[in-house]
Amino acid sequence: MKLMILGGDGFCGWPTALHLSARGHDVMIVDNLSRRKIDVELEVQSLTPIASLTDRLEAWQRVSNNKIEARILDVSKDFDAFTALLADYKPDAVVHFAEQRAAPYSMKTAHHKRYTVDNNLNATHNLLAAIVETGLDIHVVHLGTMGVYGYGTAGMQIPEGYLNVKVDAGENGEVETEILYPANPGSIYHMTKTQDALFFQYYAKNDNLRITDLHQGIVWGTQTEETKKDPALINRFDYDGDYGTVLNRFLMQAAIGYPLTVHGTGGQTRAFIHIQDTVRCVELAIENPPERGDRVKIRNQMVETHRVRDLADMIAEMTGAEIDQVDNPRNEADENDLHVSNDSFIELGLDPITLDKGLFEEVTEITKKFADRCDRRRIPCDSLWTSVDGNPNDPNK
Ligand code: NAD
Ligand code: USQ
Repeated sequence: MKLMILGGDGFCGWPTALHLSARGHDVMIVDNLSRRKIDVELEVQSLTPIASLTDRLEAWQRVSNNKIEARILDVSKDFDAFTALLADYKPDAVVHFAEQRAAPYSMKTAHHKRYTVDNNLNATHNLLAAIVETGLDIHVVHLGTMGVYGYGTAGMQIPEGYLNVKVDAGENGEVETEILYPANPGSIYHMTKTQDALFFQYYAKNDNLRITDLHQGIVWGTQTEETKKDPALINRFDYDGDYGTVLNRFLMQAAIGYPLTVHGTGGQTRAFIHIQDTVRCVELAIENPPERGDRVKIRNQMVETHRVRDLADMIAEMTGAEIDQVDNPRNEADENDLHVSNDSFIELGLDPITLDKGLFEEVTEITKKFADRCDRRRIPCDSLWTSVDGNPNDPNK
């Protein structure tokens, strides 16, 4: 197939591009390098030394004999150039990773909120409008988030996108129907993903676009089979207070002897998936598209759920690290349960990597190896969810 990867220079996009190229597909990366520029803004670098995009692509051609093409383009702004590129390249599928994905970054200031909304909503909408403009039948595979559901489910299992409900219809009695699971975002970033979902519903209904929305949990790990093949192919590893995600942060903190930063009681339960499974799931989603006229296909892309304090305990036991319960900078429930259905990928043959299988390798091969690249000043999370003094979790606010 011919595949276009929007955001193909990022943490999930780069290993996905390599994986799909290794499977024999023609791959083109489209990226505006905004993630690298945000590192400059935040005065931080990936824990792993990442090569320039040009060096990455040359290294991939050297080790695989496959050429990945790349275009530097802002999907949220350069609509005409992007539409022309789509019309010229004629991909069978576009995988859309090209959004600002850090919740803390999206909450920093009004500027960061507006940037996240402008960038993410326009990138998604430009992609959909451009496909309609070209008249091509292109399958869109979007990377969404488990966070669209919210995390408090009162004991029920989160279904894959749609919820069966019974409604009291007065004299017509009880009516059963299926609705899009009610959106409950916990940050401006997560809110953009809930709004993406409405764009998808509309374009699937009005223009018969074929769309898969992958509701992904927190990705952990660094390397995949392909990124291990050459030092210039290494994937990025974010550890800072804005972009570092919880499990990778804890692994890095343990490696440098920094007490694990558990927010509040650590009772937050979240869904997790290893980066190797991310790339496999995207491949499975591409191979199993919806038909034209189908509703948006929503798949939950996660493997297991864990409570933050249990992760901290697990890593502390494995490494001897200390645990520090810090004030929670976020406005989120201190404690929640989370049960998630991931039947759709399991049925397609995903054989998932679980924490118990992968953690040790991650600690020794990545976090310890690159520990001296860490700037400890960048570890604390200083983006607050509310600007009001006092406890940001006060339920009265
Ligand atoms: P990332 O920031 O590492 O990568 C995103 C890439 O998109 C970057 O290379 C960036 O330069 C590019 N980009 C952003 N806006 C663009 C634009 N307007 N035009 C062109 N390129 C643009 O993020 P990631 O961790 O790889 O996440 C990718 C996607 O997966 C995101 O949409 C995110 O919401 C989703 N996701 C990520 C995780 C995770 O834990 N990392 C979990 C669930 C879902
Ligand atoms: N947390 C800590 N200590 C830390 C960092 C985080 O306790 O040092 C807590 C947070 O308060 C939160 C949980 O860990 O309760 C998860 O935080 P995170 O930063 O690992 O993940 P999150 O902000 O939810 O965002 C990440 C990705 C985002 C993706 C989302 C999937 O950055 O792109 O959409 O995971 S999900 O969480 O399933 O919605």
